[in-house]
Amino acid sequence: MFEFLKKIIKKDSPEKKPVAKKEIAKKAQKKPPLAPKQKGTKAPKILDKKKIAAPAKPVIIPSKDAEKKPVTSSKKEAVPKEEVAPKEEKKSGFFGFADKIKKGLTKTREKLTSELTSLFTGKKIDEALFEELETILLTSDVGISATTYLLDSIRASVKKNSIENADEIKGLLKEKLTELLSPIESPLLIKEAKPYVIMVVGVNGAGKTTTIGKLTKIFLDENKSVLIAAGDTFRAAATEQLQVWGERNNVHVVSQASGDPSAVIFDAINSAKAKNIDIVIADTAGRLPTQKHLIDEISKVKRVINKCHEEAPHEILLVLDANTGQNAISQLKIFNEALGITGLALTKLDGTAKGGVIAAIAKEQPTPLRYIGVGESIDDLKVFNAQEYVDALF
Ligand SMILES: Nc1nc2c(ncn2[C@@H]2O[C@H](COP(=O)(O)OP(=O)(O)O)[C@@H](O)[C@H]2O)c(=O)[nH]1
Ligand SMILES: [Mg+2]
Repeated sequence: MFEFLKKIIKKDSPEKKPVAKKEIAKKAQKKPPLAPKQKGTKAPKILDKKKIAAPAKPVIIPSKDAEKKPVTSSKKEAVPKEEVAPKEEKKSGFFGFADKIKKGLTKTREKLTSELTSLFTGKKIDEALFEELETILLTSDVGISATTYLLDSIRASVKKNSIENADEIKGLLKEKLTELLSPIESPLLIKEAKPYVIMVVGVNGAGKTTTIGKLTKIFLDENKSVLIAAGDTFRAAATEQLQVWGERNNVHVVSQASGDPSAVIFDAINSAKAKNIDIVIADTAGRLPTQKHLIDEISKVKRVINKCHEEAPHEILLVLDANTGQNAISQLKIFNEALGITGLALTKLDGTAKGGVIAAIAKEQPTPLRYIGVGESIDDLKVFNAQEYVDALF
């Protein structure tokens, strides 16, 4: 794609007319698909819900019972390949925390590094250079307003400090980007709520269930007890997928063979109360933010949670797939309007060169970015740190 944009830039070289900002922006924005393409995940079908006729009695499934496959399912959910989590755990011991993030962000870094290196090497600072930088940022999904903000700040610094060497712009870019991202660095702090309820929402395939599995591991490592509520009742396979994660982490998954997500979550919270469990993580069915009735339904889930604990849900975590690029912002806006999103998890940063979307979020819809997903394994969810992230990018 960049080759294509390079051609455009060459064609509209500075002697001619500067490339119209809006035009570039349009091109950069055309790319992101509306919803992530996921192998093995399908849009939730309301039909599925009807098909599963079963008693509405909730059951607590201990992890060892998961093998019994109590819920009927025609399709296998995409369960990450590595069933054997311990192996992965051992392996990750060799990597430092920052190394793992660096590894995960390889694609975005490679794109940025190669483009920025060719941009800055031996060039003088002029309008053409800023325009090329603008294109690089837009095609990394930094978004129009964050790109404009970064360029304006860099321009101001260049002027103020009479910088002449183009090589110095990279350092400035890192500095300004860190400044932009710092406000959304806001790790999740679990209050003594007993149980602390985390409601996980997002479009289908964003990585909700996987994130819940990884998140459970993080909390267990902090010596907290966890109960998972299988609130995605649209697909039986979704419950199975969650049970596999429950089994891996050795935690209980509260599920119900059919019916109402609110009922399952309500039940899980009451069960956690009775057992003095610290945290309840509730999965929900994926939905497109454009489907108003589904958004209304999830608002109902929130209200029901609130009935069993006046402060709950304590965290409404929106899971966003980094591959969706700028579309992530519109998802965030719609979910936020309906539910009041308190935190974000940005997944699949390992599979995309669109890691710049974090800057767009920070500028357009600043929301605490709790976690970033940099792989499919149980240890691939990391607490977001702005400096670490920027260091991994360049
Ligand atoms: N590479 C990569 N894949 C991920 C990540 N998070 C989730 N996935 C994959 O994305 C797919 C959909 O995830 P899932 O949790 O089922 O999404 P859900 O529909 O929102 O619950 C699965 O194949 C996951 O393994 C991530 O951080 N990196
Ligand atoms: Mg799911």
